[in-house]
Amino acid sequence: MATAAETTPKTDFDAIVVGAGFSGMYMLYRLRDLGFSVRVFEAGDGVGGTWYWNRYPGARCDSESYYYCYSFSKELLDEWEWSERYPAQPEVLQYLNHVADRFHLRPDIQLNTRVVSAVFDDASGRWKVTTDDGKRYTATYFITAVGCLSTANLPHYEGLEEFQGTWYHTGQWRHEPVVFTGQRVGLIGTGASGIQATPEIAKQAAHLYVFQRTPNYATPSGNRPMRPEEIREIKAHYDEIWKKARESMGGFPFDSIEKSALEVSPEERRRIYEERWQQGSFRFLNSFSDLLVNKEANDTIAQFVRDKIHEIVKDPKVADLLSPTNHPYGTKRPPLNTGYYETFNRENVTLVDIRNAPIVRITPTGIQTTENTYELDSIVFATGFDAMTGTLLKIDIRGRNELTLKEKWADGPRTYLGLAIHGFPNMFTITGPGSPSVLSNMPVSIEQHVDWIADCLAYLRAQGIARIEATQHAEEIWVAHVNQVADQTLFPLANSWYIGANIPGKPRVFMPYVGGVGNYRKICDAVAAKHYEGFEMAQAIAI
Ligand code: NA7
Repeated sequence: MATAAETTPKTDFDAIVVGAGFSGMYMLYRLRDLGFSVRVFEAGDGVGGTWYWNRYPGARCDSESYYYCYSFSKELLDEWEWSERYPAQPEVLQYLNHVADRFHLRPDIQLNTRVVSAVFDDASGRWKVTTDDGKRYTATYFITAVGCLSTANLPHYEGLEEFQGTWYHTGQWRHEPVVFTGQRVGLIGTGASGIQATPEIAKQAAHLYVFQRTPNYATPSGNRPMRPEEIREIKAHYDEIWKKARESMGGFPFDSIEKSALEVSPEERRRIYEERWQQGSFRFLNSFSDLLVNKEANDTIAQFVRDKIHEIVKDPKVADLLSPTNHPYGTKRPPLNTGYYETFNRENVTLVDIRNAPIVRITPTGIQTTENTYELDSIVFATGFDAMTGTLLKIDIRGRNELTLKEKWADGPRTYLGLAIHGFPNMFTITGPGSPSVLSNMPVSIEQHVDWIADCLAYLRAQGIARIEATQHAEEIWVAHVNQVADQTLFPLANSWYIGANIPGKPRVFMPYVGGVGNYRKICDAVAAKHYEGFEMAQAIAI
């Protein structure tokens, strides 16, 4: 007969982790390996995070498959084979499901469960966590692994509820097949998602209207099937690949370039841009060392892209509209594409400028702008996310003395290293604001954060420390450093989601750390080596 302990579901853990994407699953793996009890709560009915939700047509990773994956297991690296240079969404999701099975993660992941609140209880020194089914749990550590782009941004348009067709958001795509054959489709948004979805929807739709507020610099991905010999070569050199990625600026295993765009002749510069344009990938942005810090250098690459757009797009007026001029290249995350600009040469595709003629309302049968009305069967919102803070702020998180995260971040996010927050003891934010996160190759940054947190928790246990909290002073210095580094770059010149500009009313604060993945790792390692400098710790009280 089962004992009471066996039949009563466990509710108290060493750590509660929110999210079962790349970061939550690796956090679980590391902590369980160290002997901690862990429960991961995941809102979706499957693992995969971003790759579970973003199922829109054309959804594909913009980092190359051989480094957009975990590095922690040699066996996993050896046995997994990517089929394409950039994996499509189903393949990344398949990979993450394989990881969940391969490392027996599923028993500790509770699906279909959204964390609604997490409150630090001063008296017990534990986090009290409530889920959307009303159940309560406690944990010594509360770790968020919610991703940086996980709360969809659905702009408020009057009339949407009366729209008689069907509408979709790229970041919350339906799981049943969506077919646009024969339909008039309106797509709003020309970020990475809109740029990937446009060519695919255009192939199906009777007519596609792309509603563009800001043109983007899309460069070719150069996607193709992986070749057996390159797979062998990559697998034989993984140690060097990861070393390079971890020490790099952006977490990508690219050679670092020392040359300024301005120290070569215009012909040589063009040759280099052309070569990298043909190669595809973010190597294009890596053409010269100063593209993100010197506007004059940046102008050269921006002009190169604009020239390419005019070469590809037949109608000069459309090419002009598609050519970005209001932000330097790379200061918004530069989308990679397959056939995006070519799509505007199709008869069944129309680019609609909503910068000069904004959307007024959604009508029952379409979209009305200040200039025109478009009759539509479907609307696709490719309007992005409430990035980096949106998902954290949706959870009612309260630290010491009932301080809410909303109050704490009323003027924008403040963290120490993007990992911890003053006032919120024993809480860690994987790829939180103030860390390289979205400005880097995510798996590399995720592994670094997870390893740092796992090592920290092992240290605390070994030292008998019950409570750890970032000091206000350390947090202030870090926030100032993040801003100072950003101000030395061109990033603040763009109205991007890096700065919260896409969400009306969101405080304008530059959120990612742009000082480089390699430098950042050194800083975090030094903090740990100095017995977690910048943190206050309290010993466990022996009873
Ligand atoms: P992004 O990059 O935030 O793009 C969203 C797009 O939607 C962008 O073109 C926005 O124009 C547009 N947008 C947002 N709100 C509105 C409103 N209210 N009206 C009109 N147009 C709007 O999101 P994605 O999903 O494409 O990509 C996110 C990341 O996912 C990407 O960087 C990769 O890392 C993967 P705006 O530029 O704000 O004028």
